Amino acid sequence: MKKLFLKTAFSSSILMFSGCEQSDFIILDNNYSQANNIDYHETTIIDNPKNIIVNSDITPNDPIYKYQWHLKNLATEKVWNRFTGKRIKVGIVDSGIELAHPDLYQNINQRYSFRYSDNSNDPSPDFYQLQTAPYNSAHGTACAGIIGAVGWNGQGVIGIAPAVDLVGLNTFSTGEDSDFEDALGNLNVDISNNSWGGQDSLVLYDDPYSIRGIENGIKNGRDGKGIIYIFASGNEAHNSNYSTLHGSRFVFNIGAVLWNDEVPTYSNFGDNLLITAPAGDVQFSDNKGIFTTDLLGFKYGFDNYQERVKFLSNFNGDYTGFMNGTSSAVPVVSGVVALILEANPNLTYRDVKYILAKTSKVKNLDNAKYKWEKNGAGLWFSPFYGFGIVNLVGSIKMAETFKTLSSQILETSSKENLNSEINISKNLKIEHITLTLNIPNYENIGDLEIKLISPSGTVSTLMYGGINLVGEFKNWDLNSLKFLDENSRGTWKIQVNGKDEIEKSSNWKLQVFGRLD
Ligand SMILES: [Ca+2]
Ligand SMILES: [Ca+2]
Repeated sequence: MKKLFLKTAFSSSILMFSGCEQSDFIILDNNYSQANNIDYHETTIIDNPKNIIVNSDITPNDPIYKYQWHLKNLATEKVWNRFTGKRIKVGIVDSGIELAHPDLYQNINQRYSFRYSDNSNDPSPDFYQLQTAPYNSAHGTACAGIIGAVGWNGQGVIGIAPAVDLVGLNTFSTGEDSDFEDALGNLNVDISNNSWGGQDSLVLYDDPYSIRGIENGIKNGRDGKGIIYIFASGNEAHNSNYSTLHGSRFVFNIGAVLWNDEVPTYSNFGDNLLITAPAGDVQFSDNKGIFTTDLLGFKYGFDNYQERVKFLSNFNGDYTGFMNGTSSAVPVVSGVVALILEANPNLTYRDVKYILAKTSKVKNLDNAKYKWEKNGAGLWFSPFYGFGIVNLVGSIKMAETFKTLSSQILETSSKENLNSEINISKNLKIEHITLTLNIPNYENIGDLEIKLISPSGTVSTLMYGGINLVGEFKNWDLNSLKFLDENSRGTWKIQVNGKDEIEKSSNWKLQVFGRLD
């Protein structure tokens, strides 16, 4: 007879033995789940190990766990005894997920997965992807492992939400805009993980296809509560307000922090950044990357760097220590949100966004380079951190008793010429601000420095000036989260400074999204 690995009873009636094969997973009668010693004859063997709920107030036995520093920074062991992502589905819009990976297989939801190149439910990178991008085709598989690699199975790594459903949506197999629209509008998922971006360096980026898919998921996803869209701010070290997609109020725009809570030089910044999350360094120094699943074997995947991570050499190239960039911060947040939604499935996308903003951790406040400022509602905000670093334990605590936010109200006002003020009479508690600009015939809009000032006196810098930027401000949206929880009533001002004269036909529109209480 084997003894359970567990020390105490917990809410679940399904437990796991240590050191067993998958066929040894059992369902226990509730009466027996209280006990420490349980006989086999009191149990039922289940064939689908996907339904396992694992007690984890014990350290995982996955051998690479000790290198997964991001899990220690998140303090996942404090919540795994209650939440592991059960019944939550995360769509990974990316280069696919390797179906055969033994540390992912049981969490991959094949029914809803899709490979666009051949309309297959096997989300793995296809032959062409492997031939043309033998290394980078591992990207989606690496994201998947961070979110939901199988835990407590004595293999490889463990995900943040080790019992989540992973839905691979392999849009990279075609790269078609319409396939991204389709994948983003896929209503079978709760969370959409987007560790990609279409923006080129220093070109304004608008993406009507993706926005259409997202609008569908916000309106119709999760029975009207809205899919949670997590996006990477990007690795170009520039202002993420050059992208309307990233500034959309439906999107969670995520930046990166390193193992030491500093912001890496690559991470895009801006006042549309929600929060930051642990991510890998670009320097291949031993163990500062994110450890996760890789394409199997040495031939494919990020493990072409394996000789630099000596302690991974025993893992046959199936794992990597070099996932990095804001691409690796996004699946961290997707994993956290999976646990949040398990803790409280009734939350709307607005609730989740608010919880993440309000609970994130403020770090390095005294460092001038991060430009932390307190807004009129007393919230700290930095264009590099957003509201701070994701706080797993704090966000779950807030989520469990959260009263859903009342309906969102939009207050709009426009003015001709940019030397004007806008008066907002309605008093809303602010969630999101969109400033829409028309500045015709301006030679280089990258010259412009644009600031928006709220009635409370908070200054949000939306453009910094001093660069060459391709594009035109023709009904162009700049977005800011910095005014969160401030009151909207009063006088709003903009300051636009540039090299050339701005035409008199220029105009601006302010959209205030908030609620009455
Ligand atoms: Ca594992
Ligand atoms: Ca590999």
